[in-house]
Amino acid sequence: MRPVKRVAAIHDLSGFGRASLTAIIPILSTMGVQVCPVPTAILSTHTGGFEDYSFVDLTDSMEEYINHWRKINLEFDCIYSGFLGSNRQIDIVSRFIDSFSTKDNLVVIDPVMGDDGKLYTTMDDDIVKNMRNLIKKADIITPNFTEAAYLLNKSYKENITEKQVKEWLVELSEMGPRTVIITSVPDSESNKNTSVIAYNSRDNVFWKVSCLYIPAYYPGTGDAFTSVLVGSLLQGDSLPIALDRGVQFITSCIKASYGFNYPKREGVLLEKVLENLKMPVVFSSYELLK
Ligand code: PXL
Repeated sequence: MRPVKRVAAIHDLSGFGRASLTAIIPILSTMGVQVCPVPTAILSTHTGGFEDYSFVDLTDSMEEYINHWRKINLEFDCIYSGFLGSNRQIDIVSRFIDSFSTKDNLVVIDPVMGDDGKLYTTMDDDIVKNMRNLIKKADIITPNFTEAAYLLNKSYKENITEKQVKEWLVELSEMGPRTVIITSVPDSESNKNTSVIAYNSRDNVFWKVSCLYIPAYYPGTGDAFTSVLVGSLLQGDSLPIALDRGVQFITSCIKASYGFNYPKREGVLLEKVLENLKMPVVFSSYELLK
């Protein structure tokens, strides 16, 4: 066994704004996990709320980069992909999974495509179509509510019932992944909450963790949530505990940030709460859904 768990993280590097690799690396490192990035692109900032950002597409160099890893027989405990800029990149990730997945490692795909009912500006219908294929190869997917709707070709509606969310989860798991986690699910009974709802098809169980809805949108919180989830599972936690740790961390990030008056597009003040990730889980609030 390796002394430190190792993740291949296939994401872009956005220099400013605390999204993608600039969130993933500090979170997983703090949790004692080695991050090996496969950079897909370099941007001056993420695309949420900034204009005229610089963008260098690294698709052409990814094959050679990955071939070197194949040649030196690298092995990973987890393959974790997120924001992908083109259909060719989706193809490269698919082949990466074919080469590096084993019966013991974890393939986590965060199908980053949009939020708030809309696709991000760099995404289109072709990307959605190809993402539907890519998730077939995942053990775990972590779409937000908007991305789940796009993957299932359903309309985004804020007054969804828990029963309908469960149907969405089962439908998504039938596309391939054993575990499906939908984040930012609107609460039909209270507009003060949002939930993370998960389904594990192997045990046929649903889990829910509710969190206080704070009306502030910070980019990069999806990357932070999935990173904590990955770190927690690699530390040996159960799925509901990993969900709980993810939600608690994002809540602490937002609470640490919300009282300061600065542009939301700069992301949550991760640096103020990273050390929380070293603390044991003292209380948990997950529910088993019947
Ligand atoms: O947090 C997801 C993400 C990752 N990478 C880039 C993004 C975003 C979301 O806006 O723009 C470049």
